[in-house]
Amino acid sequence: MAQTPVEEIDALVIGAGITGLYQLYCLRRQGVNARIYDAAGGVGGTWYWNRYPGARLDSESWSYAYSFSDELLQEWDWSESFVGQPELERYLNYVADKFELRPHIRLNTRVKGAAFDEQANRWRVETEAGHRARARFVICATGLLSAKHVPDIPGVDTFAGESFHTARWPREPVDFGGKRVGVIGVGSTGVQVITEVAKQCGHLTVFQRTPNYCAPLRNSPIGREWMEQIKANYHEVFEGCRRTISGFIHEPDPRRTLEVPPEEREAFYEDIWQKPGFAKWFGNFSDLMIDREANELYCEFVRRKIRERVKDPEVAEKLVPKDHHFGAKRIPLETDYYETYNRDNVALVDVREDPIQRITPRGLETRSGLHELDVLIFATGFDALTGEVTRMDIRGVGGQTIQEHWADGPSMYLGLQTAGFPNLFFENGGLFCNFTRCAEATAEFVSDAIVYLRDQGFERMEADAQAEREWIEHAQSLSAKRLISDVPNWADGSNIPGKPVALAFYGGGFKRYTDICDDVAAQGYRGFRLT
Ligand code: NA7
Repeated sequence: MAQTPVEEIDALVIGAGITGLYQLYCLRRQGVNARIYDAAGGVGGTWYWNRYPGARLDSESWSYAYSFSDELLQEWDWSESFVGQPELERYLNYVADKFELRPHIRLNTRVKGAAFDEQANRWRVETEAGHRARARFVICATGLLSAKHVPDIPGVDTFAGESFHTARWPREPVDFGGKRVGVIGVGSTGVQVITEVAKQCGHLTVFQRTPNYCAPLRNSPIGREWMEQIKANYHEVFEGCRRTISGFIHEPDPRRTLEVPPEEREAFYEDIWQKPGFAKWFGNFSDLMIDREANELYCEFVRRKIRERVKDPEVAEKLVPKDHHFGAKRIPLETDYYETYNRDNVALVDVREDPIQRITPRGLETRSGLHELDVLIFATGFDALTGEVTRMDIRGVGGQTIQEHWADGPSMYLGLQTAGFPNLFFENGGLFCNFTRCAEATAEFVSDAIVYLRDQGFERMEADAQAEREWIEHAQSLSAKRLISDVPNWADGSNIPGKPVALAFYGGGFKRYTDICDDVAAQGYRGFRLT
């Protein structure tokens, strides 16, 4: 049988989410022949797949918007301060149409593998359907939280009812009417899905391992007048985000917790608690994430808030986190999450006390007995950062696989490239950040680099191994000063059994990171080998 012809591409972008769409836009604007391949049936990445009930932003919508086009900013009206998944999916489709990106996107196309041809300086790419391409550059815009994680619970495939992972939710609405539903997981996703499904189902059982410090989202509609104000101030919004450590609109209070008298401190906590979004995390005292004693004071404040909202004191105690610091794990933002446990149709099972034994055709069995279920929802998170990359067969110089190369944990210079894999870029690996803010910064860095190589006549760009090691040491030394988790956490890979535990994020903040990237570029891409 004749093979399909090999597609010749300058830059292949894997993923049509927020980063990939903007990466494609940047490259094509610079005259680079770029394409996106995406496994999904539509654009949107995270906002295509995560269509579970309750899926919603917890960055302010307008601070999460693309900033690159004034026209887009002025055209698009956000309906709420924290919009839901359907609006975000519509927004990303609008962007794909407005900037005429669709002809350059191949959907339903999952990349199986890519091997670097050292003679030709090209990546040979193959998709699962057998389509082949040759690309000078491959850019993994595969997202931070894309590869779903389903825990290896005995009998996981034997369940006879309906079962879903939140990150692969069907397009057709699921009918929960009168059904017995179980949810495993109480991270940001679990918190959103639990609150929504409890209102729709007959009975809900929540299987919780580690309770989180959940904080009120305080969503509200955006009326015409407010939207006009936002549109007039977009420039300041994005400038403000650039100054903060995580690219959000919230700035920390410069004071240290313990230098503030107790009554004033309590009033401050109360004040930030009443604010929308992550004000109660990133708008906190400046030492929240570095001083255990300071953090513990705030933990106690939040624990009190939880206890006040849950009627049954025994249930409340199960929901109160005691084994980690506030912010050591990502804080879920919620609307009526704790009140959900006051409903008659909701039960909470603490699986540390009453461990999961197995899944059976009829439900989920814990040590105390069988919980009969019609629907089982896995809100069990992701193999973050590298999961989607290591599921592909990527082979660099000398045929080395990316899995072998990262056997001790992910390592990338500036979160962008790793030695031995020339012309291969990773995005979304450098920073923990208000996603679009970082996505734009990295996509611009990568397209500028590709244009620089083209204009200067270079064939290859590859992270220098020494520069990469020094970067990782530097990034980790900054992160080490911050309170990180002793409990499983996707940010360092410890939520995935067997995955090497390593925190690859840069802890120096958004502004310092982008300043460093600018400086690296200005010095002819210092730390990269251009040949
Ligand atoms: P998360 O935050 O990783 O949460 C996953 C949840 O699933 C968490 O509560 C886990 O408990 C739980 N989990 C995972 N495996 C098991 C097993 N085997 N038994 C019981 N419970 C389990 O993922 P999310 O999707 O909620 O959020 C990811 C990010 O998306 C979020 O941070 C936002 O940035 C958006 P654990 O805490 O590990 O004890």
